[in-house]
Amino acid sequence: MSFDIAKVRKAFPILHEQVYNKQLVYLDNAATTQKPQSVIDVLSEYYQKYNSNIHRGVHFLSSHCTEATETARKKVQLFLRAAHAREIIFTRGTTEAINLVAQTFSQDHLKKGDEVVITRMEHHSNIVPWQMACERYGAKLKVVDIHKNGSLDLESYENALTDKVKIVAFAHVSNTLGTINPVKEMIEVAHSKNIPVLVDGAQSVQHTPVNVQDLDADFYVFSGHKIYAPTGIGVLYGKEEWLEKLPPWQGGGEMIESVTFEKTTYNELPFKFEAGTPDYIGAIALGAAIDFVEKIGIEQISSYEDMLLRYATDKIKTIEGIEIIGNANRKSGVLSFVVDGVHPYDIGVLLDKTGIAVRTGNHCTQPLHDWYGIPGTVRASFAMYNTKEEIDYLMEKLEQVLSMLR
Ligand code: C6P
Repeated sequence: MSFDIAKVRKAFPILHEQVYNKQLVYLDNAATTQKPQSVIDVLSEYYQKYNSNIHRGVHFLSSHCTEATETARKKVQLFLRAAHAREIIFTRGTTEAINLVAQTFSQDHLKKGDEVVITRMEHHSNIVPWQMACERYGAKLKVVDIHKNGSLDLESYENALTDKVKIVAFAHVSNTLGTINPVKEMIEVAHSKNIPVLVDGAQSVQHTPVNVQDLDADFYVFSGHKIYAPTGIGVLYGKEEWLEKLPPWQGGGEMIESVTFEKTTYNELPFKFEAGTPDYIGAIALGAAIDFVEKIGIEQISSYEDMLLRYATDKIKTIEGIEIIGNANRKSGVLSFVVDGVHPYDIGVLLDKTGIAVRTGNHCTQPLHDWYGIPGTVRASFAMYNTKEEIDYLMEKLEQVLSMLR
């Protein structure tokens, strides 16, 4: 089946909107993706016809929502190629999933003198939770270096994995550089030293097929809103043996088996980690988003987006004074750049007036920007619905904007 871009675009109502009387060109997909009508419909249909709290009622609506939520969990399991649906925990997003692991893992596995390894390209969400855990238990946060082109320094990675290291956490794909890390190889190295690995998949699941069993990831996390689902829903995949070992995170309804004032026993997986009323309609809509992606085919999406990234990269290189930040051999979805003598913010503001949405700033990777010695970048990030024509328009407007600013 060929990739039908016109059909894909038709499915996303917002793409046909105008801003400042200009056709919207949405190139801020690493921040959040737009939603197809099928996902929007699920949200409104469920609130109109089925809404009722899950796992609680015996009545029709509650049973219906419970079943739909568990079907969505199954869809996520199959999408990630996980072994069991009970290894899929619904969270609010990537940030919450990493905090869940950092807090519960550190409780029994981190003590004074231990080390946690991350990389220089991490998003704040994969830095701060580990920093907090290290501070709390007297452990040390170690940072793996990168090369100037934005690829990971694998020698520095291997050297960092001493026997003091208790867990490693890194992004599958960098949100700023677009670098695709050699996840499988990195996990293999960590496992050869008996170190578990958390992979931040916030910028990967929407662009590339992921098989958590093949990768042998211990934990893999992502956000629904970056893969065409609503905000407020995300996923923690954890190997069953790890999730069984970790203590519960938040206490409350749903995560318990029985409660007395003297003692509480906890529910089985995945509910042990889902205290309180979850965003079940968000989860059901995430299932619809996965259906949408799978109908088109993640492989097809991946090769179409690769073509877009190559096209945009070749074009931007022809504009004088532009420096691309992130030139790794294997990249996905993201084109970040700086322009000599021009502040990224000014470029973003002027592009906005032409209908183009890009992100400017440090993209929540401040240590990475500090290392490059830059205050921020302009970032165009792509999704399955972007087109070569939109990239042409971006380049045309970028040249105009730069001629005003230089
Ligand atoms: N990056 C960006 O514009 P949340 O906010 O929990 O959905 O995702 C956090 C997160 C974690 N890891 C990576 C690699 C990410 O890219 C993000 C979110 C957005 O790049 C918002 S800062």
